Amino acid sequence: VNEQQYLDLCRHVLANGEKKSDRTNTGTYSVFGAQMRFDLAEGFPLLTTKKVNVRLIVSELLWFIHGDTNIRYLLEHNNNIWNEWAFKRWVESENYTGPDMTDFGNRSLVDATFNAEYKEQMAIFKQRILEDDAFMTQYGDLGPVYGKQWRHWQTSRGETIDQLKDVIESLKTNPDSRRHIVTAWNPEDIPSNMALPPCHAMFQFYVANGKLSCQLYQRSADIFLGVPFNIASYSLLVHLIANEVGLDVGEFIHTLGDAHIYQNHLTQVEEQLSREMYPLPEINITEGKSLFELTVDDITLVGYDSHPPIKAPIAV
Ligand code: DHF
Ligand code: TMP
Repeated sequence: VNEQQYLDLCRHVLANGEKKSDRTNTGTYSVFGAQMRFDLAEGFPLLTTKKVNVRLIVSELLWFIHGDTNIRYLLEHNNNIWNEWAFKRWVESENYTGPDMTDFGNRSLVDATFNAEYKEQMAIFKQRILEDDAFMTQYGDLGPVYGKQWRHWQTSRGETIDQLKDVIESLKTNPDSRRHIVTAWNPEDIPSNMALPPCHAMFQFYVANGKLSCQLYQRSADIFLGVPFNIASYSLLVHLIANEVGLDVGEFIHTLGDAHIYQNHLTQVEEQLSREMYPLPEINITEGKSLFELTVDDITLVGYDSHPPIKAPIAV
């Protein structure tokens, strides 16, 4: 069963992970190299052992597909998953004059007074992103992240490459090609001040027996918070691209580099591992629309039974 592989990965990392420090000073248990394979004919691999909000996954993926890198679109869809990384660039800028927000991710976890101040600043920030166009342009943008690299890769000759359109074209005209690749990892842009260097770095499509498969290389994987989103997001992408090029869905193969469980997610992972899986839901996509015309309402989940959500702090 598809979800079992995720639960097995959690058990594997708990049993075999190296205790390792990390950029965020949270601490992790980590293994290097892991792979899961999801047969999309078995159902849509949204975890059922905790409730995952599929609306967040849908709006984030459409945001990538539209080539957008500004969090305003996400906020307009009540999606707050990228706020911390935009906020970080704002409070580190010379134009920010509010209370000191240095290391806000860690301090908000241990200092209730600071946490209240942080929440207040974050609320002000979100409001300005939504209402102030100049501010939104400058501080809502995460830099040259996924949407930019997928749709508007900048070449040294001053041209742009639309990798997503190109891969759709090559899937249609040359399905047997071994070059159906989209990369978000642009070495030239890594040292720039992008909010976070791409975690899901490169993916490749594959066609056989009328079915479309996709393999992702994810360099860094937060197993409890990020990975459930990444699995569902790329599985949805396979459905969307398969619709676009007229193929059935095959497999999503998820290859991980540094696969880690943060030390402050251990009790949450244990709780999740104690739960029984439900059958997987199905995903429904409005027919007859091109990939680039789809809106969040065109994608609906059918038959999602899940255990309750499990909250955990995100390492910033
Ligand atoms: N940093 C870290 N440390 N881990 C990540 O997974 C991560 N993911 C990013 C950006 N930076 C990251 C983008 N994707 C959540 C999920 C995915 C995601 C960012 C955040 C998240 O917080 N999920 C929570 C609650 C979501 C909500 O309801 O707003 C969850 O319980 O799934
Ligand atoms: P890093 O840049 O130091 O590797 O930190 C990025 C963290 O975010 C790491 O814990 C992996 C996690 N992450 C995911 O797991 N999935 C994602 O889609 C994103 C953007 C980040």
